[in-house]
Amino acid sequence: MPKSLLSCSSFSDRASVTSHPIAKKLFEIMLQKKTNLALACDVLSQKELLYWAEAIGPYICILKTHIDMLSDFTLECTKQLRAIADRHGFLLFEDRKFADIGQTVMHQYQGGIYRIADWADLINAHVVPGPGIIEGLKEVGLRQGKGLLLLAEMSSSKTLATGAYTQQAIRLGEEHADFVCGYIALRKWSSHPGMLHLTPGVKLQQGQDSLGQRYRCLEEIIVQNQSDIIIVGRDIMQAKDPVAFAKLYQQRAWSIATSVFG
Ligand code: S5P
Repeated sequence: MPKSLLSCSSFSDRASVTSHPIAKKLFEIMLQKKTNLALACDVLSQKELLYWAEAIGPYICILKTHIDMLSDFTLECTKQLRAIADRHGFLLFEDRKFADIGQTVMHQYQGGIYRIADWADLINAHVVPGPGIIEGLKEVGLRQGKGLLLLAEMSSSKTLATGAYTQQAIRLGEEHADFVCGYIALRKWSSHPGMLHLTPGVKLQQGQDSLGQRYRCLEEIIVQNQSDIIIVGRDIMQAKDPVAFAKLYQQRAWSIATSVFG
């Protein structure tokens, strides 16, 4: 094994040194359930969302939502989703990708019809507006013990989030480590133990969709790029037997991660 991989600290070491409440909880869930799999649950109705949460819940550490995709959204659905998450032991990550000034995102996070801060453990944000977006979200989420992920890179082909932009995103996250607990990224960038790296655009076989999504395989993401958590959507949800496939993903990704991180 290359020397750089040997120096990676394990999830349990990282859990014991981080003081971020969501990072700590996430590491504990990962270790207890032996999973670094997040489900991208991109569905259009409440019924489907609750169905997938219940069916795939045992195999995941995070369920990622796009709550504004639901055509029949009600707050009752988020209450039921929260109950399923607590029962199966996974975190809820609303993939809202906030991207505005602090004052605006504060209201978008707390209020509106979705009331994201009431039920989501994790949210994410682009850093294009600068540090004000983190401060605005922090106003709402910090006192509630929530976590923020910064989009440092994207999985789509020809993404503009590269180079100096990515470096600035990593730096901003580390400067706000009381609230930021990781990144959406294609590889590990930060050696801060509490910073998790979550990678979307995952398939067992590499490839692309027709709208620019680029897929990478588990070995590239976890072994070569040392990312912590894989975010998988269609490869599981469109499988012939999604539950069995989720279980396969869980076992494969966890075994690769433990061989890399210890
Ligand atoms: O760079 C990104 C960031 C995100 S959060 N690329 C992504 O694909 N995502 C999200 O991951 C995207 O919004 C979708 O919910 C999921 C990928 O889904 P899949 O079906 O392509 O696996």
